[in-house]
Amino acid sequence: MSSADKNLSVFSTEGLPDISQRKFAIVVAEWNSEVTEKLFEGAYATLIRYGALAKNIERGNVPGSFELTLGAHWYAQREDIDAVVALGVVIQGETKHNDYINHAVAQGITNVSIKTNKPVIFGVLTPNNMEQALERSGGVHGNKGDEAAITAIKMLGLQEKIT
Ligand code: DLZ
Repeated sequence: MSSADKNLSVFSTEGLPDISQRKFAIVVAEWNSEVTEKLFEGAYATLIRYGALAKNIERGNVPGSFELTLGAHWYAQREDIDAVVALGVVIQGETKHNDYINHAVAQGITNVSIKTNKPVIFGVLTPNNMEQALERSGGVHGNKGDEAAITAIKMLGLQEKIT
């Protein structure tokens, strides 16, 4: 079983929608880029694997996870973008800085999603240390970037069904 398969086993991937005409944006924080690059690779590969076209996947970098909200907002506001995946890694530090960032981004991304009525996926790791981050970005715990991409696809399928 590949690491992508292992990770995706937490989800049912039955009945995913056709995403060949869907447009995605992936917003990537540059802080802890050795990890966020792996999250990006996982998310990108998963979108392609489930039918997205490379020309329909746009990437935008932001400096840190705190800026993911605005980056996601800029993309989600665009009519041509169907879903946004926001990727970052906030490692716990000696101060509460990480808590403020995590709460702000979680709330910010939720607001963007509700306001734009589009899936905006919280693909932010909040590990205690770099080791845990690496385990979740292509290591023993799979790649949370894959999981974020699948979440975006599933939400598009639900949107088609429900709305
Ligand atoms: C300042 C900061 C700190 C301490 N830690 C992280 C982190 O672990 N992960 C991350 O993505 N960004 C961090 N940042 C930067 C903030 O997200 C943000 O870029 C700055 O506070 C400027 O707004």
